[in-house]
Amino acid sequence: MDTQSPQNVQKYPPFNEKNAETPDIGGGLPVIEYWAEHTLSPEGPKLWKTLLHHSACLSCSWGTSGQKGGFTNEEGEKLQRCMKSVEAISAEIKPPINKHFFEQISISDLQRLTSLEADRLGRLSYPVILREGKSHYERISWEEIYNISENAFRKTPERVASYSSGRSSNEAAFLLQLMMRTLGSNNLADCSDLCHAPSTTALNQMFGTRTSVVSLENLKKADCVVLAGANSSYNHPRFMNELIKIRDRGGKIIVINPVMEIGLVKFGSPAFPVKSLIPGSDIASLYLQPIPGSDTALFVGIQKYLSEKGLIKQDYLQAYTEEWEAILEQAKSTSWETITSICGVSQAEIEAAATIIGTSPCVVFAWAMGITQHDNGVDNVYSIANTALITGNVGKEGAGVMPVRGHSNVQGFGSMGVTVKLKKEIQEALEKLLGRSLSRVQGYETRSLIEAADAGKVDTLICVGGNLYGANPDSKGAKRALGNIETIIYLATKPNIGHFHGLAQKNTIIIPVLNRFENPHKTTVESGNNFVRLNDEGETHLTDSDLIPEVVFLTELAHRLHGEYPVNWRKLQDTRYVRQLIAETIPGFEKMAVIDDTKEEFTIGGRILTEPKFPTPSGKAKMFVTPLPNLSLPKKEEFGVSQTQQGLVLALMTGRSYSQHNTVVYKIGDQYRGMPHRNCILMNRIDAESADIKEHQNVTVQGNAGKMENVEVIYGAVRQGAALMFYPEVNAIFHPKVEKRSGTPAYKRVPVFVYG
Ligand SMILES: Nc1nc2c(c(=O)[nH]1)N[C@H]1C(S)=C(S)[C@@H](COP(=O)(O)OP(=O)(O)OC[C@H]3O[C@@H](n4cnc5c(=O)[nH]c(N)nc54)[C@H](O)[C@@H]3O)O[C@H]1N2
Ligand SMILES: Nc1nc2c(c(=O)[nH]1)N[C@H]1C(S)=C(S)[C@@H](COP(=O)(O)OP(=O)(O)OC[C@H]3O[C@@H](n4cnc5c(=O)[nH]c(N)nc54)[C@H](O)[C@@H]3O)O[C@H]1N2
Ligand SMILES: [Mo]
Repeated sequence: MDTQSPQNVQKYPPFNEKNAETPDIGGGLPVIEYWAEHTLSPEGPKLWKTLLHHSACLSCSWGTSGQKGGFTNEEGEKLQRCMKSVEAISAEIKPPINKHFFEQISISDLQRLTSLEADRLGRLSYPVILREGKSHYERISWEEIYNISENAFRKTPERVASYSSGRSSNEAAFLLQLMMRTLGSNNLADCSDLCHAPSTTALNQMFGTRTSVVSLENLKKADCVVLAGANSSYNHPRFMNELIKIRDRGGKIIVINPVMEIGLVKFGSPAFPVKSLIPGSDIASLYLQPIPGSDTALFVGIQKYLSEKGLIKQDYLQAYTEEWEAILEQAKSTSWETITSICGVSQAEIEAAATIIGTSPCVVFAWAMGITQHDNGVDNVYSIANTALITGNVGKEGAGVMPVRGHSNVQGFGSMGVTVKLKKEIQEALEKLLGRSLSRVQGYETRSLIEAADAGKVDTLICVGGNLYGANPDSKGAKRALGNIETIIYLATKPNIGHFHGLAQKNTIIIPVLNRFENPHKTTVESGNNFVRLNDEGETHLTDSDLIPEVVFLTELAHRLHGEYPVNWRKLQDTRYVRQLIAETIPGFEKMAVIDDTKEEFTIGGRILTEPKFPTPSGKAKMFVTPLPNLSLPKKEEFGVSQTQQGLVLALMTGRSYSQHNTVVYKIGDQYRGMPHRNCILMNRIDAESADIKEHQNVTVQGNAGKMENVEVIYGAVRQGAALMFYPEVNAIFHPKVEKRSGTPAYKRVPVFVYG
């Protein structure tokens, strides 16, 4: 790190203290070892075949191009596959689950499986049903599936719902929402409700667009990236290559994260085998470690210093923005004392960050779950975007606001209209197609879906991918809610804990589907950089099985429900026609109409902003004042423990380990944080010692909905007052606050009481 490193300015105790087990760099040789181990193993040939198939990477939204071959990004650069891609493919090319498996293993035995064990069962390869009162899933015919499904969807539209996860295609997403809206239901819950919904909400209000305004091409022109609340070294490794290049050309990276993630300090990237892989490349120029949930205060502090030093772009604000005076007034009138006491970062550190931002010609502001998963997630995003605007960093090349998205096609689901906040243009286009208006009843997003189910207001649910049970907080509550739904239909490639715990009252059906590189037709997906990628037809290794393409199931069900209204659903099994419908109804997707012929992957029209003209009603960007959060934690008595119980209350961040994809665990340890298994809590040494808790001691972690016992304490690089544990396991112990404007749970600030 350079001279502005926290060692020089951080006046608080050492939050960057590593434990002895952690390596000195993120990425590095273990990545290559993992590659070698898998590509040279018996599954190697299958793995290579998939890696070279023309389809986008399964893992994150930063994935590769489909058409330029599996290793190339949208800018044509090579060596762009990370080991997360291998991890994801390797899980999908597993052999099928044994044909008699479900006859032999009862549901209560299945419920004892961990996430890792459930995934290792293999690929789902024939449809099964768990009937009311039965102890085993059993095989079911397609005719019975359609009969049950059709009856289940012929209910009051408000009582049927869908949930989806962002790994399926745009085509499946479009058909899902068309089927649901034709029924008259707006209940289109999606994993993005648990994820970047606060970003979508805030960006839409401020800029009139809901996604990143930065293209990969533009990112390559940035001089500085502010990376807040994103552990990209684990979750978007290819983004790390861009950060390395920015440092190489003399640019700066400011990391804002309560945990000093080793991969954000130094990262060894296989894309640069000589200069980076083994020695590691410097990532953070400056690393700030705020209190979880306090980012708004930190950004107001940055705005205050920029304003004090005359580093704001007054002309730009006047010409292109609204409400900027109120933002500057808030920064001015908020005292340094207030700011630093809320965020726990010193004034000197905030000034160092502001100086870098204010003096860099082009700054990109990027963020992920550390920003959105709070009860003030929308304010957090406002505060970042306000900072970008006062420095004139939106609407020009090399700069902008960039939510780093989650699933590889989660953004595509939003674009296709799988959302409870449908864009007016899409609404109008769909109403034209249907020849009538869409229902005006507000649909359920994911948390309100669970609440509605809990209140007995949902009869039927279709889940296109994902793990609704495992992804939700308060596991017991989620299970109870799903248990009130009469029929649940899961479309999935792999079994997960949701299929065993998220059981319906009458019928739970699991339908095995083909994935992106196996479908007999082409599909498309959208990256977090607004780039539409084309996946070629493929084939599956699951011969002698009974799988179905998602598109085929959805169109057949829709045909049985709607006949030929408003489209010939069965004809849409040829996905070329779905793409034509998408081109006609979804703004910015006009090129979809010809993509089958041109094979030209494209950037969606109207998304990338390189001029300060915004698609808002006034044409200006609108700024919002950001109230500072009240971060008080409950007292120990409120956790129901005895007065005399020694221990401490902490703000627990829940998130991903190194080797997991959301609710699916691939490997139990997290070597980069020195956490050897999943039942660990990462704590600050000074905190632990204050409560007389020793390193490696087993403790109890008590939340407001349950507790986890025998949790091993790992001392690590986390700031005081905060701790970190892994989901989905930790979802058992808390019922979180929810961000009211977006429905997103506050997964990153869970009050817990930790005691020995
Ligand atoms: N390999 C892999 N890739 C993935 C995924 C995966 O599970 N595995 N998941 C995909 C999905 S759906 C998503 S949404 C993304 C998730 O990508 P991330 O957002 O990187 O994932 P998290 O593990 O939730 O990590 C959030 C980071 O925020 C920090 N943080 C927590 N609280 C705060 C806070 O209050 N302020 C700040 N500034 N930081 C905070 C945490 O320390 C952590 O480093 O990754 C996607 N890519
Ligand atoms: N405590 C806590 N909870 C969280 C989070 C957190 O940080 N902390 N993060 C939240 C976030 S950001 C998200 S996005 C959610 C994730 O929530 P989900 O998206 O609901 O969950 P996943 O674990 O990604 O779903 C994995 C399953 O998807 C299925 N699948 C994979 N590929 C396909 C496919 O091509 N088609 C179909 N039909 N199915 C497929 C497989 O069956 C696999 O088991 O979790 C949320 N929950
Ligand atoms: Mo996500």
